[in-house]
Amino acid sequence: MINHTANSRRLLLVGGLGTTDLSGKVPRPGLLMLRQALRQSGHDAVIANYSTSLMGRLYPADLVSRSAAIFERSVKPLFLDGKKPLRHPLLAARSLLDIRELKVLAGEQAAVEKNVVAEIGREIVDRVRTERFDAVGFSLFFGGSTVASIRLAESLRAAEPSLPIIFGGPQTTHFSETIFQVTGAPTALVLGEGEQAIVGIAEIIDRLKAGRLDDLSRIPNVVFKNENGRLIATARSRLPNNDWLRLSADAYEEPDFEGVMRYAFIETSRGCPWLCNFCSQPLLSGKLRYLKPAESIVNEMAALNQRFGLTHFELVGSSTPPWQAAEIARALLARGLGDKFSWVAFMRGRDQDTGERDPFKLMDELKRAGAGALFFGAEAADDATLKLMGKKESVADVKTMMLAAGKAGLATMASFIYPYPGMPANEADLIIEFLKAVQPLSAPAQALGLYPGTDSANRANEIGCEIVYPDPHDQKLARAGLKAAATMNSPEVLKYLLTYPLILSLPMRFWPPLPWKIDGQDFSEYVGAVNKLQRRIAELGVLSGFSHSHYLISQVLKTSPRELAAKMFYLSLTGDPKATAGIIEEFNAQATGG
Ligand code: B12
Ligand code: SF4
Repeated sequence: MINHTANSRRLLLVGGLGTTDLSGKVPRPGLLMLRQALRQSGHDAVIANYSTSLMGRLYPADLVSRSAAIFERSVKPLFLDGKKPLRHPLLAARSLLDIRELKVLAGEQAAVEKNVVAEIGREIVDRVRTERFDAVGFSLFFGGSTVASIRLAESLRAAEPSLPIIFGGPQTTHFSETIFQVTGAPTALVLGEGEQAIVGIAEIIDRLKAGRLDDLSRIPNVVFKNENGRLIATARSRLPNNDWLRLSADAYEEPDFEGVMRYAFIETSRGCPWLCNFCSQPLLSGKLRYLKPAESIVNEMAALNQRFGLTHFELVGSSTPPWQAAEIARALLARGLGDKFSWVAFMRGRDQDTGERDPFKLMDELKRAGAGALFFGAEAADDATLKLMGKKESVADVKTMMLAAGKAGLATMASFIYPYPGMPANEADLIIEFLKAVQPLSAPAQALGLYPGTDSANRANEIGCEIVYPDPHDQKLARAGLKAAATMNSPEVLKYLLTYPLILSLPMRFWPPLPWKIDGQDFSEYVGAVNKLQRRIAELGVLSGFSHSHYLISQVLKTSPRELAAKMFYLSLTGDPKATAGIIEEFNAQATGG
C-alpha cells in the first residue's frame, strides 16, 4: 500500500531498451521489485518498459519488407530448409548478394535506432516535466540497452541539469568506473540488488537535486562521483531475506502486462555459492545463496493466477537446486495446482545434496507438478574443462539429470561455452557424443564471454584468453612494443565492451569482434568454430538457439519448438513489429484462463 506523505517521491524507471527476442517481451522483474520497494517505503514509481512499445518505430515497414524478402529468398532455403549451396549455385550466388544487403540494412537500422533514441530522449524529458518525476532510473544490460540508456541519460542531463539520474542493472557492477569515464550523465550507479539503494536515494532526493552528492555515501551498493570529483563506492549490502519475500509477494499490477506476454518470471534464489569462473551472478547478487521457500513461490504463482489469470511461469535466479524444485513440485501438488500451471527453470547437474535423491523420481515429480522444460548450463563435455571453469560438477552429473528429465517427458536444453580456453582439441566431438546420449531439445553453443570482474576476466591472459585492443591502430602499437599489452583493465577494452552493440539480428560472424583471442584463435576463427559445431548440432536434429523460455512460449502457442524457432529466426532478422505483436496477442489469448 502506498503511504504518501509530503516527502513522498515519484521515480520513472526505464527498462527494456535494446533488442531482445520473444522471451524478453515480458514485464521486467527487476523494475517491479524496485517499484514495490519504493511503494512500501511511502514513495512511488512508474515503469516505462520499452521492450515492445518501440518496435514499430525501430523497424519501419520499408526495412522490414526488404529483410523479409531476403529471409524468404536466401535465409530460409539455406538455413531452415537445409538446401546445400553446392547443389544450388544460383541460390548460393544470390545469398552472397543478400548477405551484403543485410549488412547495409543493419547499418540503416542502426541509423533509425539512433534517431528513435533521440526522439525517446525528448519524450522522456517532456514526461519528467509534465508528470513531475523526482528522478529517473535506467536498467543497463549487456548490449543495446546500455548504449541507449547512456544516450537517453545524456539528453535528460542536458535538459534537466539537477535531476537525479540513476543507473542500475548488471552492467553497473562490471563497468562502474568505465561508465563515469564515458558519460557524466548519471548522478549515481547502483550495483547489484537495487531495492535498498533506490529507497535510500528517494529519501535524499532534495539534497541530490541541490548537488549534495556526499549524502550518497550513507547508501549501500552505490558508486558516485563526490563533490570533489572522486569516485566513491559504498559498502555492498544484501537485501534481507524477509524483505525480499515481502517485496516479491505482490509486485505486479495489470498495466505491467500492456503489450507484453502474460507470463511471469518468479525469483527462486538470489546469490550463487558455486562461483563458476566465467559467471557474473556471484558478483551481481552475492556468494551466499538465499532461497525462497517453496510455499512463498507457490503463493506468488497462485496470486498471479488469481489477479491476472497467469498460468505460465519461469523460475529465475542463479539456478534452481533440484531439491528446491522438488519442494516447489510438492507444494504445487499438495495444493492441487499440479495440472493448472506450467513452468520452466534453470538447473545444475549437481547441487547440495543432489546425490541423496533419485533423479528419476525427482523428474517425475517435477513433470507431474507442471514443469515443462529444464535448462542446464552444461558448459563442457569433459571433466577437465569443467574443472578449469570452476563448475564443481561433472559431465556425468549433468548427463544423469538430463537423462532423467528426458525420461520423465521434460524438454531439456544443454548450453555449452565453446570454445573455452584449455579445452581438449576434440571437445566438439565430445559435445556431439554427449548430445547423442542425452538427446536434448536444444543445445546453444557460444564462445566464452568475459565480463569484467569475473575470475575468467581477471585471469584472462593466464587462462588462455589473450586480450587485444579493439582498435587495429592500438593493436599495431602494442605489437611494436610502443603501447602496453591490452588487459581487461585497459580503458580502451572496457569502453568498447560497455558500448558493444549486440546485433542479435545477424549471425555472430557479422558482429563487431570481441577483443580477445581464445587459445590463440582470433574472433573470426573461433566464431567459425562455433558455426561448425552448430551445424553438427543441427545435423543431430537438435535446435541451437532455443531456451526453456522459448519452449514455454511454444507450448502456449501450441506450435512445435521447431516452428517457433523458425519464426524467431524470421523475427530476429526482420524485427517485424506486426508479426511480433500478433504472436504476443495469440500468446495472451491462449495463456490466460486457468
Ligand atoms: C530473465 C533473464 C533475462 C530475460 C529478461 C531480462 C531483463 N532485462 O529483465 C531475457 C531473456 C530478456 C534476458 C536477456 C538477456 N540476458 Co539475461 N538474464 C535473466 C536472468 C536469468 C534473470 C533476471 C531477473 O529477472 N532477475 C531478477 C531481478 C529481480 O533482478 P534484476 O533484473 O537483475 O534487477 C535487480 C538489479 O539488477 C537491480 N536493477 C536492475 N535494473 C535497475 C535499475 C535501477 C535504476 C536500479 C537502481 C537498480 C536496477 O535491481 C533489481 C532488483 O534487485 C539473469 C540471471 C539472474 N539470476 O539475474 C540473466 C542475466 C541478467 N542475463 C544476462 C545476459 C548476458 C543477457 C543477454 C545479454 C543475453 C544475450 N546474449 O542476449 C540478454 C540481454 C537483453 C536485454 N536487453 O535485456 C546476464 C547479465 C550480464 C550483463 N552484464 O548484462 C545475466 C546475469 C545471466 C548471467 N549469469 O550471465 N535475460
Ligand atoms: S553458472 Fe550458474 S551455478 Fe555457476 S555461478 Fe553462475 S549461476 Fe551459479
